[in-house]
Amino acid sequence: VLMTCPPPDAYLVEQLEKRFTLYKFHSIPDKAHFLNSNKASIRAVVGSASAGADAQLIHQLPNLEIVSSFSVGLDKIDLAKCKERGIRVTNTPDVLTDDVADLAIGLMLAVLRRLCQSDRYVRSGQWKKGDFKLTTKFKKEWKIYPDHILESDMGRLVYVSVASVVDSSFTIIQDWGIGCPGLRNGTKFAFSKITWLNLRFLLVLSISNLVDFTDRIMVELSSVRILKPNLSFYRTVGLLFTGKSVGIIGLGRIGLAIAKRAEAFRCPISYHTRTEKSDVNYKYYPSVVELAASCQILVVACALTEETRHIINREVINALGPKGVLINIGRGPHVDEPELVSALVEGRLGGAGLDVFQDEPNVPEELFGLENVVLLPHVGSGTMETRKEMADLVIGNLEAHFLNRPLLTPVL
Ligand code: 8YV
Repeated sequence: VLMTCPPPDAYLVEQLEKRFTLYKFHSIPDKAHFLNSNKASIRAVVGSASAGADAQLIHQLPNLEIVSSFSVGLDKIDLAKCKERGIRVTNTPDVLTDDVADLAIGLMLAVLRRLCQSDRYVRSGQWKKGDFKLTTKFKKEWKIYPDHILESDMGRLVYVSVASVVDSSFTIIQDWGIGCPGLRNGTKFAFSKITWLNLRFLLVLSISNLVDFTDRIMVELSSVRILKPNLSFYRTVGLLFTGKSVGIIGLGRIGLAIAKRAEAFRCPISYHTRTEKSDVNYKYYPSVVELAASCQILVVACALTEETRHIINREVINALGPKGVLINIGRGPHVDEPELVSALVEGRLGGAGLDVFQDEPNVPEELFGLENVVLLPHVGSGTMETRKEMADLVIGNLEAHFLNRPLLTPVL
């Protein structure tokens, strides 16, 4: 058995090793040499959402009989090639549906109710310090470059606030604890990343370890590019989730499970799929743009195929708009990521809850400073219970195949 993905689960590896000769492809340095010497003995591939079996690999394994994936998604497997070669394919449907749907709702709550931001607020000691009212003299130690890049070698940038200005004093009215690992000494910070500016407000930045207000540095208003005002997200005060309209792209097992949960929050549900479903009462939109324009929270819950790649594009994002929230528990490539990043940065989109990214584990660093965004490391199916069930299915399918029994969850 060749495991093509990085080991996704200790129990899976342990159980595979008990039953088969397991090669962990990911940790083999000279893959070409390894394949040359072992290709004839490899009869099964175990993959996941991060790596499966592409045409090139399938071509190199002449005796491959089965691909058993530790995922419901099949986008990393060349199904056409498998079919052509008579290679069986299995995945792990159903067992992870509840987890992924739970997480989608969790992301909605986290973005709207500012859960992660509120947690940072407590951990940073900010809550204890109380609300901010302060009068201080401005220092001007930050350099503003013509292209609106702020640069400092004075330490990690940990705090960004907006202050209302009265004469030479200012009152902090909104704070975003950034705590951003991407911002180290000398990091360039683009102003375009701060989207909440308004002419009546100044941007205040502080450095070093949280909030000694006298350390705050005022940036001259005239130097700051004013972007779209968006003051709807105040510190730990969020937005109501109950009753928000939810649009779902893909109404398969996971999409339906999300809809059921959102219904319990009294959310009106609408959806987009290739063809309208006759067995649901939710409103159907044949166009993704129209679905996005009509809902407050848009969820991506469909499979990744050539047809659904970049299903979230600029037009869809603009239709969702500055008050809309995008939730992606599908796959990174469902979204045109640079478009999403610029929409969030410019305030054309209200917020996002993302479990998946285009090039995992690389996440666009521009998102790290945004407080209306919740970022997760692809943990949709990540509970002990579900991961065990997924592993049991992977192993059960391999055993069934090698014992000439019916597969448990066949795709091909
Ligand atoms: C991953 C997933 O497989 O099921 C899917 O399609 O994306 C996840 O369950 C899991 O995180 C291991 O990569």
